[in-house]
Amino acid sequence: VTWRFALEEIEGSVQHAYAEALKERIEERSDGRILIDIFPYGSLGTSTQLTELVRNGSVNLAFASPGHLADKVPEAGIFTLHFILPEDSQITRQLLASPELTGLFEQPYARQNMKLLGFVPEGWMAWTADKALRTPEDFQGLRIRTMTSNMAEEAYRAYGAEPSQIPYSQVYSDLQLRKIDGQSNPVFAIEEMDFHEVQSTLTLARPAQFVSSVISNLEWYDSLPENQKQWLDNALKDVAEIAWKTQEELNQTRLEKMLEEGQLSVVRLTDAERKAFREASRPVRDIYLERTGESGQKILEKLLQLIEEFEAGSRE
Ligand code: 6CS
Repeated sequence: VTWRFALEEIEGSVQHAYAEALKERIEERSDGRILIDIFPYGSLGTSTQLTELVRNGSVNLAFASPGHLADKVPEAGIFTLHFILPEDSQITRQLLASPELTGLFEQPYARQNMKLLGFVPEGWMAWTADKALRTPEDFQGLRIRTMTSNMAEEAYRAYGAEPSQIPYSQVYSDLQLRKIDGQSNPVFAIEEMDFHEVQSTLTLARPAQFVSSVISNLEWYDSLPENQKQWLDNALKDVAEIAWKTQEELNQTRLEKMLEEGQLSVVRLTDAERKAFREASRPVRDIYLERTGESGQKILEKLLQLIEEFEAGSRE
């Protein structure tokens, strides 16, 4: 059998490295009884379209980033919030692998006929524009591109920006044509999508980790023969580590590359500057709670509780 795996990112990306690693393991462990066909971004459609392909069973596996998914699975919108995940990305990594947290997303994904197979952190979000973005006031009236859900806009509306939802594939041309003024993505993605060619300044504010999720069709997953499910589950566990290392490496080397090329100015916000954004972003948590009700509240509480425990070192 062949499983189709659709990506929201192009070749050479974090998602691509993840998919390649998963493919290698599953094909090897199944002795070639399962083959994986990888569809990098551009071959099948936008992120929202990929999610539809999973839901209707045309694709078996896909990445579905919460920033695009949050209208369908409001609970996932928690990952569009700023200044909520810990400063220490090692803790984020533990957090996102914790079944206590991920279990709370199972139902919300299942309601949409999707099986959540895992969250994949891809690095800190960075902002690009034709100016430095040092204070929330710098966002006043800024036409910023966000991922394609209403929730994704809220983080920027809180800073006074004018957000608009645009598919990933359209961001470069909209920046070039000056239909938008800025966008936000992890550094590796900014480089590989060439956004640095059409923007002058990169602001490193670490507002949020870019988190994606790996999904499959729920019925497809539930009806997999036991051995196939095992191969898949085990491979998913193994590749989490690889994805983590890949994002660390790509985010670092591509920042260096852009610095060397010298077209882009890079601004790193101080903790005092970040504090103003932290405060401005706080009310967005209430918007998340309004849209998710009790289940979102449980997720938010669990997230904050786990962060506290991990930070206190009372949990490994
Ligand atoms: O900004 C986006 O739309 C996309 N960014 C990344 C890094 N991955 C997938 C997502 O669709």
